[in-house]
Amino acid sequence: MGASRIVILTGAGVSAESGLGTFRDVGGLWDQYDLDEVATPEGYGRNPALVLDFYNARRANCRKAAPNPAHAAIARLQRQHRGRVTLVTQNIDDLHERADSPEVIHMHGRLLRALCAACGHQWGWAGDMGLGDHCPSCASVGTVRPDVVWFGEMPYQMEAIWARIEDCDLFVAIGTSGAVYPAAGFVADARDRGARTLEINLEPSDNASLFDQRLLGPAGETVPVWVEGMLGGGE
Ligand code: BV8
Repeated sequence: MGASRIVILTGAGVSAESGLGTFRDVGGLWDQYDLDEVATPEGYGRNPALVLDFYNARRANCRKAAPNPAHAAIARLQRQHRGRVTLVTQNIDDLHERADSPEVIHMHGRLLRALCAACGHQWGWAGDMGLGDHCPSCASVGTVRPDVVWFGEMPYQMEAIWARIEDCDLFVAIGTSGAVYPAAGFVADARDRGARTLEINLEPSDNASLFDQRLLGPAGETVPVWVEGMLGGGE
């Protein structure tokens, strides 16, 4: 019996072959930067210039990057699978969109958007962000931050995500270490509802024991093979 309500959760590993660094692999972002200094509201409060520079560097890398075959295959599954495919990403890059995914839930926000810390206004932002930038809605200066979810902040669209997970019959995690909550808890939520669970990763994640099946290898190779099977009558 094939899957008809699929939830896919992606992490930094799906963008690794596009040249965007992961967080916890050797040499990853959390080896280069102190997470508490660049990915928390407290760090932003202590040194906003450092935080803006951190995201300016990632935004520049994102602009230079291109989607890889894993992003393309996920978009193909979303467009061609006869059932419902929900894509939730922890990533803040726009590579799923640029691979033509029709719907992407960015639970940790988006690098190419800005948020006003004073009034909550959100708008598109493609270039560098500085301390002198102002909010187009409330005109505040010095309150413009990347529209990303830092540690200790509420992820976006959690109710919608949980509703899809409660209803899914297949949960697939692609390129995520299973180290960050609430995303790392989704597989247990899905299992509790009777869904099958599949992990596609370079190596087993922290919560690997919760997955019924595993496909190991680079996402750019493994995801297209999996999608072909899903669309070729395998599911
Ligand atoms: C929350 C956005 C309450 C910005 C990120 C104390 C105080 C407050 C909270 C906590 C606390 N202690 C614990 C918590 C909870 C905390 C948490 O989980 N901390 C961890 C460190 C223990 N979580 C939070 O604070 C969250 N908010 O809890 O609010 C709440 C709870 C429930 C409901 C409502 C409210 C907010 C977390 C979001 C933080 N923001 N980033 C930015 O990107 O800069 S997290 C950051 O880690 C990224 O978003 C990233 O996506 C995420 C997870 O990392 P991964 O994507 O998995 O990447 P990683 O490098 O770890 O792994 C890469 C994987 O890919 C590996 O498995 C590797 O093998 C694989 N791979 C590599 N290459 C390839 C590959 N796979 C395939 N192919 C390849 N080529």
